[in-house]
Amino acid sequence: MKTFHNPHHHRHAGKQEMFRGRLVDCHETPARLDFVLAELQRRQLGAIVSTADTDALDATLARVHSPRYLDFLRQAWDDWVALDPGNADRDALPSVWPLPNRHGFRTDVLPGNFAARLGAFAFDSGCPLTAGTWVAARAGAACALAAAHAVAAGERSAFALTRPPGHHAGPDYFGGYCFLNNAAVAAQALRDAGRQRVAVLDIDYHHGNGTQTIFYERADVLTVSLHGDPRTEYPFFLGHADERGAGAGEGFNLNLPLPRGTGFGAWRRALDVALQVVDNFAADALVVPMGLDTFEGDPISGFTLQSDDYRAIGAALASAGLPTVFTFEGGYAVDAVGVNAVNLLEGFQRAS
Ligand code: B3N
Ligand code: ZN
Repeated sequence: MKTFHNPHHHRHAGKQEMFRGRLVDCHETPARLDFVLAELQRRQLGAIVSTADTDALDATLARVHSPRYLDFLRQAWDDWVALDPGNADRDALPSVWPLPNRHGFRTDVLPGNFAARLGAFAFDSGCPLTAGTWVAARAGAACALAAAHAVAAGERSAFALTRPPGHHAGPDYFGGYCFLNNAAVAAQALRDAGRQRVAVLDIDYHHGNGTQTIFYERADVLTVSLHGDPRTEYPFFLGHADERGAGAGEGFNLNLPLPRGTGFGAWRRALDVALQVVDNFAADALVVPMGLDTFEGDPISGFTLQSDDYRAIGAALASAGLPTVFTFEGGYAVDAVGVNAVNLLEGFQRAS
């Protein structure tokens, strides 16, 4: 399996995130990706290609994110420092929000004040925006695009090894450590390359709210997510079982929320349900936002999967028989994330 690796990922390295009223060290660190890369190299899973830009990246990003959100992200760091030169040493975190769709708060008129704009495009305060965020996120989206192009050109599978992750980023918002939605970029690129029906099967611990929202009214991209129940788990405000899509997309979104504490047996049964739905959809390509935060040792999550389980997950995903793009999402047990990721990819490759 070919891996497309983001050479600029380390430029995004947040210092602290807000958690329950205090600032704690960021969980989403450059070391996560470095461990996966080292394990891929050690086990020689396939070629590893550094990818920082790709033809058609801007066109694909524009099909997934709104123009004003992309403008905001591109300019955000300079605007943050312009607000106060002292900000050059501080990450940007939002502290005021417009509560979209509630109580008449408006976002059609964007405030001139950058702190207010930051809140208009963010949905939490756990996602620091740094000097290198745009460069890193953009190169990451390029990896997802290149992985999709490789699969569209006939590769059985490809891996976008990038961070910051992407599946929480919506059409016009960031949060959950995500800025650009890499999985959505890959799915859109597969559609643009002529695949008629693309399925996204999100196996991260957290609901892929951004991907769901981006494709919610479309019938050409099926979104399925297995995740911790939002009644108790982040992102809390989306990811319930009754969200089935809307308009033309009615029936093309499936959420399989699972209780905190779920072990591999129940998780694997939910995966079978998801795979059956993908099969019924008659997808001709698959995108897997691959989170490893379902691992028992994950410091911020609540399932109990073991390292060997990831081989079985890879084999189960291969049984769909579809050209498949993997994007790297969550997974914060840094010592284990490399082994778990490569177990899954190797399990997929051996069963393919
Ligand atoms: O859930 C958390 C969180 C939980 C525990 C923490 N500890 C023990 C200090 C800290 C934070 N924060 C909310 C943001 C979670 C973002 C999840 C990103 C992800 O992996 N998405 O797939
Ligand atoms: Zn996650």
